[in-house]
Amino acid sequence: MHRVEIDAEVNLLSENRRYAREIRKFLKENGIVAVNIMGAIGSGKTLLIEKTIESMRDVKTGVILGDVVCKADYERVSKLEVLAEAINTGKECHLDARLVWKSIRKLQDVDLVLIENVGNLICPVDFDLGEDVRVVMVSVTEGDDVIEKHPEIFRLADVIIINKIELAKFVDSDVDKMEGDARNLNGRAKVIRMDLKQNIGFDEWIEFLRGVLDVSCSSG
Ligand SMILES: Nc1nc2c(ncn2[C@@H]2O[C@H](COP(=O)(O)OP(=O)(O)OP(=O)(O)O)[C@@H](O)[C@H]2O)c(=O)[nH]1
Ligand SMILES: [Mg+2]
Repeated sequence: MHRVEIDAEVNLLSENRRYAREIRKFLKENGIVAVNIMGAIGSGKTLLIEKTIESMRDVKTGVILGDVVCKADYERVSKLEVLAEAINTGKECHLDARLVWKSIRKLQDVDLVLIENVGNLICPVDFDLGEDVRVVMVSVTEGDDVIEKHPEIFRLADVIIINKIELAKFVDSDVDKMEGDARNLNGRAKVIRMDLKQNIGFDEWIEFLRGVLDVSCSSG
């Protein structure tokens, strides 16, 4: 890489760290928990958000939806009458803290912010969004080698969700292998086998999230 390109990347990442610090401060001051939901394209991130909103109506929730272009996910989530912000990243394949900072400031009155990152298992890795919880979601239809092929993003996850498990037999995916890969890469993360359409693993996710909110309430 040329010197100029290296400098540009260093500047970009240090700017990101600066905004991530601002976000952390803002979340702490306002008693908000933020969850960064990363994952593969089409793995079920928006459906997870929709179902989470429906089952946690007692928690004031805001949503930030990142997509390269268009507002399809934003329109889906807005129907649920929650505060929602759309971010289009243009050519970028990840959200960054500067973009999130602009949106999250409008969600000051909520207790929980769910951030849907751009569907991608590589680019979001370097971009801390100041979040409290990092979720990485894949589904069995991406192939049972999807986790071992993208180790970095799974290493930084707090929760790894393997979704659409009821489809595994139709696409010859070995869910045990996927879970084993996840645990080998990251022994600290909670690994949830899920099928959102069949309501498998969803209660475990909600229980986890409520646990995080309880801890944040009692420490704040
Ligand atoms: N069969 C099955 N389909 C699912 C499941 N979860 C999500 N889907 C479907 O998978 C498709 C993609 O789901 P989304 O929630 O839009 O996925 P996403 O990760 O937000 O997708 P992008 O934003 O495009 O990256 C939709 O047609 C969902 O209905 C599941 O557990 N089982
Ligand atoms: Mg989506």
